[in-house]
Amino acid sequence: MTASMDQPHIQVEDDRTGLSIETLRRAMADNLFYIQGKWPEVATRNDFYMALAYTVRDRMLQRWLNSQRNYLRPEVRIVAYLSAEFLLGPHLGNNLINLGIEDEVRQAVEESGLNLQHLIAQEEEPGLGNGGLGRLAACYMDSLATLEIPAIGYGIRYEFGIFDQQIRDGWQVEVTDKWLQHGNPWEIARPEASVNVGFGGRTEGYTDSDGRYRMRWIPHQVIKGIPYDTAILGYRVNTANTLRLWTAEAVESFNFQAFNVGDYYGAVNQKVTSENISKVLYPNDEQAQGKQLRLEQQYFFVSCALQDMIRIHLTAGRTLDTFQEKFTVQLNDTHPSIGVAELMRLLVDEHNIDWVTAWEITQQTFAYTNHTLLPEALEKWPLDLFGRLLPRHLEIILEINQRFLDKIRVQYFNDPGKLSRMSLIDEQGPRYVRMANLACVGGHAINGVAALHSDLLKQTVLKDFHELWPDKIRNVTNGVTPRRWMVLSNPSLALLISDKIGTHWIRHLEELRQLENYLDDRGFQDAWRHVKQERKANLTRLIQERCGVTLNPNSLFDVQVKRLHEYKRQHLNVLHIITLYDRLRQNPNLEIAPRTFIFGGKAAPGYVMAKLIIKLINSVATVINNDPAVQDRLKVVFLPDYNVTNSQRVYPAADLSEQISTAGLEASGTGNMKFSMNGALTIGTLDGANVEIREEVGAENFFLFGLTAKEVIELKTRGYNPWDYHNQNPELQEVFNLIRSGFFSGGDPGLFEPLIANLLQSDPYLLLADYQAYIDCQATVDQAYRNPDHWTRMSILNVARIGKFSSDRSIREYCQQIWHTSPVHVELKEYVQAQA
Ligand code: CJB
Repeated sequence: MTASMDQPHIQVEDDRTGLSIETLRRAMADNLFYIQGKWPEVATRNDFYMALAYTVRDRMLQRWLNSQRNYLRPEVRIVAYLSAEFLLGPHLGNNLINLGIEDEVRQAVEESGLNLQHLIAQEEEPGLGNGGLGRLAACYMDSLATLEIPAIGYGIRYEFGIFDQQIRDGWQVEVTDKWLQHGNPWEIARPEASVNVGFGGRTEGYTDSDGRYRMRWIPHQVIKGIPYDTAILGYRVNTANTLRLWTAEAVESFNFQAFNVGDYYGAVNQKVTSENISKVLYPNDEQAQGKQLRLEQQYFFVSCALQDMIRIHLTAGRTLDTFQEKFTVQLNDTHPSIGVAELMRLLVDEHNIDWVTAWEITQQTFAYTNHTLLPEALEKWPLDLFGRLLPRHLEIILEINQRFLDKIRVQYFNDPGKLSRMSLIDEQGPRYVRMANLACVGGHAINGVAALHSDLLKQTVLKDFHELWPDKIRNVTNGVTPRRWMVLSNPSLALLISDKIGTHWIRHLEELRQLENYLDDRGFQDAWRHVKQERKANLTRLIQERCGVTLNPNSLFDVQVKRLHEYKRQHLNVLHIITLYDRLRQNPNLEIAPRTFIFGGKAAPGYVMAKLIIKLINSVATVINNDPAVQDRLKVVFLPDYNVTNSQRVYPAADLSEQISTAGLEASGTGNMKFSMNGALTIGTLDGANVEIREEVGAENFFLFGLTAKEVIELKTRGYNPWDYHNQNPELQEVFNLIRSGFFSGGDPGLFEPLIANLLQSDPYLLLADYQAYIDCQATVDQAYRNPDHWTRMSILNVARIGKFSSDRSIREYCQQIWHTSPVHVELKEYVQAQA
């Protein structure tokens, strides 16, 4: 850089924002020296990564601070996305793409003698989520920023995110995820914006200075919430929204009273227990965790968030009666639904607003997204636990409930069943607070995450609410961001597409339709296949490295990656693998397209059956991969530690996407969209968003099998007996016999017995009922794959018609139907000018 001495402002600005290769290179060298405190000769790869990350972050700050400034403009409306999980994935590569400086940075890095891919791979991903729900929140943050919608994501800065999964002897072993141990260059702590959060204690009545009788809460313990901010930059726009994650700390590091009497341990102990709140993410997916600490986490971050919003609102010069105009708050599942009671408490108790006004504000502020119909995921808290931890909130909930039931009692006076189902309190046995009912009553909109799911919500779990408020339940089908899931993960595909249709599709995914013009273009088809081969070779390398298994990149890559759950039916996939293997054993000359079955996904640590399924996959893999009779025709691998980073190498390499849940149980699925975007074909049931994906890509480009949601209910109502299916299917019997004989378990017939017994005795997810249809459908997949031209056409069509599933479309729908927000363009007010 050649800044002259008489231009001091530009000197400062250029070092931090300049985009020339020379400036970038020098900025990295400066950061290595001044932030990491290292000479290049002794710097580790992590030091170089950090130096680069700070270089990139500097280049985001103009946009970020100017976006934050907008939050404080009184007329600007903000979406607050409250989520216990944000499964972001690594930032560096994504930020380079959204900033549009990838090429310059690559060169600057190379000129420094380094490799950009290696530095990107160095980043420890923030795994602050379990699966789909947390990843959806991350995609939505990307789209909000890209669409220039002012938004803040609020959540918890877990010190330990989702555990790292190792596979030992075929079993899952959990290892703590120490994602912060090498430092996090993307976040900025904002201790000056800390807030206090109370727990426990009691409530008391008092008369205020106006002579009004009121209630107040005297908590037993107060904990400090400290916000850490991360910029979420939109794609090629000036908007960089804030993800604000809260860490819990003791208000005083030492309890001085205890310290003074010599109880050093007791003094420090309070600090330790306070900090437990943000210590670790609960690793259970779709399983309500009845633990007090979980409720503490939920209340902690929600209270921090609402206090923060009120502060922003008041700083913007507005009064609380217009809070609902400034903020629209989305509850990502019921995890943050305690917010309804907390906002009431803040407005009524702390800000002296009358109940009726406060209730109107609250209802107009919140909206609730439901993500599952599984009964075990519906959160409810024992009343006594709730009352001990949040006594004032319990009072408020009881008051909300009384007013609500008083109203509907008039309408349903002769239907006590209805009242008891809609009550915020479950009083059938021991009493519980029902968080879904609180979220439904306390907000102005409820939505499901795919058309089928929203319909089922109306017919089942939320039937009574739907009858009461026929317009309140909407559908917003999920979507995923094409920036991470195409441009970043599959650069060669993105390049091929852009070569044909330009780059507009990256922000307007429906434009992929233009690819249909090239369907019959031989050159394009070849290039398409070439990209897939290259991505398969890339995944082959990862699997060689992590599993020591050599794959045949010409085989059909048949992939199922997602959390392990019986309803997702990874074990149905295994039944197919064993069927195929058995056929090959019986008939070594059988002609099949060579296949590689790839699995990945974590099981909740306490979910015994899910862990046994992982063991089964690995056991089957060991036998098949070591059987010379099927070499090169069948391979099975379980890729350990499936996470966002690994998944970016998996989706682009897949030929076949397994979306085989029992119909009616997968709310939407989002992996299904990522696969399709990367040219994989789907084998799936009519479940969740599969239904809509099939509608879009065309039934002839989708492998459909299995019972429908309606048929599942009918079969269960009639009385389902898995034996009926077992007894009439010799091939299925053979599969069960092989497993039971100990063939896959070193001769131990007992190992998988719990799984087999479960399938034969109850089979709650109807594997046996769908088995034959699945096997037959897989045979048509096999046939189709053996016609590469036809397969390629189907693959191109899947991508060309996937536009609907961009999270940009989902966010537009939320904005129109639920949030009533519109874009706000961020003007870049320069740093130097801002100083003046
Ligand atoms: N989901 O990941 C979770 N965790 C839950 O506790 C409940 C639901 C998933 O949410 C995704 C995003 O909406 C859905 O696509 C998926 O079907 C659902 O299982």
